[in-house]
Amino acid sequence: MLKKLSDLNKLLKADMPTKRLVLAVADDPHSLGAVIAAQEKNIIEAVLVGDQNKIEKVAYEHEITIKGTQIIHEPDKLKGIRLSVSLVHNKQADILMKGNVKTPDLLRGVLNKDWGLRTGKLLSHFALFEVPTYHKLIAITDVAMNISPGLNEKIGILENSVYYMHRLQIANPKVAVLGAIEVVDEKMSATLDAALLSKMNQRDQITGCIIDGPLAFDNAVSSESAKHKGIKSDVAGDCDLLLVPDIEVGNVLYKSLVFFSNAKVASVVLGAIAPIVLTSRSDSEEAKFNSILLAAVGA
Ligand code: COD
Repeated sequence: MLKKLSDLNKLLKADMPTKRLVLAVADDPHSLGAVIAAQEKNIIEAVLVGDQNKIEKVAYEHEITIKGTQIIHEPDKLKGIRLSVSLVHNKQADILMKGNVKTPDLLRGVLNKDWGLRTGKLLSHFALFEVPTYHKLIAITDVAMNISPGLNEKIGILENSVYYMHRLQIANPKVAVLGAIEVVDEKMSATLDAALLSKMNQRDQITGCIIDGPLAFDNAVSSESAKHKGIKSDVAGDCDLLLVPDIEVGNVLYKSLVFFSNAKVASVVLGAIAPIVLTSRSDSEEAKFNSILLAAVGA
């Protein structure tokens, strides 16, 4: 069982070739620092795309040693995104990482029909947390890509996450589909979707995991709380994955775990031809490093 994000290291196989990671618009100190740290630990081999002068300035100011690392000079940000995404599209790199660019700009590049990273599947964001007060790693999806997913999108989001969790050797993840309450209420559409997803799982329409919902956050993560409410569930209090109703719930939960609970996080976008490291600007260098590790394990 994975208890810490550093346990991901154990899943990196020594006989696997080192993955190539392209950092799109690399003049971001935390991203650059994390990429170079991961390269020094042989987790990835880096390619830095962006304005060479700016990248070298950031590296100098933050004492990051980039000597010997390939830099592809492209001062224009949107062209830098296109170049970076194309490297992955053309199989010259295995992982894409967001640098000093806006998330929607990078995602629009990823979704480009000609040179993007589409596979025909839904793309979704997957965040894996080490929370000091929880007994194992817990994932949350989707906190950063799909804004207000409907039932079909939720199925796609679940399939991406479950597939990736299998790669993390979490064989049959327990999934809690979150609502504000743990009973079905017609006025709360999240509870209707949750009930449908649970039933689809029972009928083998969604496989590889155990789904229960609707569950409120407290009974999803605390068996004591579930017991108080008389909820009988294999998932309640022991879930591996939380499916949130929309990006707002997910994003606030993500940031509250990090800022109020000292949680550590790693995150990637799934469903594309390669994992995409897409952390937010406020994420620490450690979160970016963990995200690179998470991407390297699955790439
Ligand atoms: N998976 C696969 N294809 C998709 C997805 C997806 N998740 N989203 C859109 N597409 C395809 C559509 O089918 C269509 O073909 C094309 O992409 C454009 O779709 P639109 O018009 O919905 O796309 P955009 O460009 O308006 O928006 C796509 C974004 C991913 C940019 C948008 O959903 C977005 O801004 N998401 C939130 C990103 C964000 O700000 N996160 C910050 C949190 S830190």
